Amino acid sequence: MALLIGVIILSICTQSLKASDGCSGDLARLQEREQLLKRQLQKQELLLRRLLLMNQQNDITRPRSDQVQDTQYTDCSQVYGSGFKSSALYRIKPSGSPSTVKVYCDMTDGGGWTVLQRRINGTESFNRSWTDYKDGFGDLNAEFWLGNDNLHLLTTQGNYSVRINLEDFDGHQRYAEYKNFQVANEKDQYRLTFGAYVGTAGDALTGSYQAPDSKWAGHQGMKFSTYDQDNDNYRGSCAQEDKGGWWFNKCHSANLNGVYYPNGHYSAVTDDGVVWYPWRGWWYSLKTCVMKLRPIEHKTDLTSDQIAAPLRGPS
Ligand SMILES: *[C@@H]1O[C@H](CO)[C@@H](O)[C@H](O)[C@H]1NC(C)=O
Ligand SMILES: *[C@@H]1O[C@H](CO)[C@@H](O)[C@H](O)[C@H]1NC(C)=O
Ligand SMILES: *[C@@H]1O[C@H](CO)[C@@H](O)[C@H](O)[C@H]1NC(C)=O
Ligand SMILES: [Ca+2]
Repeated sequence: MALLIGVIILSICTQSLKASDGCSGDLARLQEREQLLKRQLQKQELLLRRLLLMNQQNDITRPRSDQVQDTQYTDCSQVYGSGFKSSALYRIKPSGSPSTVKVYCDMTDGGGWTVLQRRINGTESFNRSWTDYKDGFGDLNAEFWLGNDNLHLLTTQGNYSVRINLEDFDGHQRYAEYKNFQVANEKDQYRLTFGAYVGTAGDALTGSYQAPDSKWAGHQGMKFSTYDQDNDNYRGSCAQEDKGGWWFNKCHSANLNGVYYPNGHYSAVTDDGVVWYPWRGWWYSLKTCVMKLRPIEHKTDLTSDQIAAPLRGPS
């Protein structure tokens, strides 16, 4: 549009040039301006083409991932491995699962992560029954729990790592990763076991940041508890007091299924927030939290990341 106006002014000026020489300075400036506008237009066309391309990629991922797929993937790492590199909903079928399961695949952090839990704004209540935690609840695009049966099927079909991404209300981010993360079956009350820790958030799950604490604060080998099924090591019910289902001990040094407090710092009768003790302590409830699973042998496709990167980068 700006270019068009420039061209019109230019041609008017060129015509009047025949009558007046005073116009030649204006003409030079207008020609310069025309070049500038042309370059801007080219840039915008390039940007538009990139945006269209990104849009197409999204359109391709969504319908395919939601429809019944020809190939059955046992997790998001296989989805990633077969070329789907966009974070979105996909259908998978863990070995031993009676039916397909809709999951959110997180293709960041190297890709291939099956998301098992997410908290972002407190919309979903995590004060839920044993059956709710067994089957899963919430909105896969927002806040949810994937379900303990699914967790069991996923983590026993191979050797899985869990990655936990945390963010506080000041925008700081930390993570914790545990190798060999495994959830037992319902008969064993979805008992939790996990291996070596790496990360920046602190090793809350073993509770080993303070040796004497691990006896009551650690989560290694703990069974799952909900308000209607108390399997913890506490005289009372941790799940009732902390208002969420979790692998409570007596009671915890991490409870990512606690009460969502919208301001971080909180005071309450007990430490019932969304807590990761070694990072922000018991009296700070985190802003966002994502828990996700990936097989230890997952291969990140570096070439495709490199190709995709310029599309996302500033131009
Ligand atoms: C948690 O849910 C149970 C069952 O619905 C209810 O009895 C209890 O009051 C709830 N707790 C809170 C803090 O909402
Ligand atoms: C929470 O986030 C989800 C997903 O972005 C959104 O649909 C929902 O409206 C949000 N709720 C609040 C209370 O902000
Ligand atoms: C899983 O991998 C870890 C090391 O990465 C290893 O110590 C462990 O034995 C493996 N577990 C199984 C069940 O293969
Ligand atoms: Ca108890």
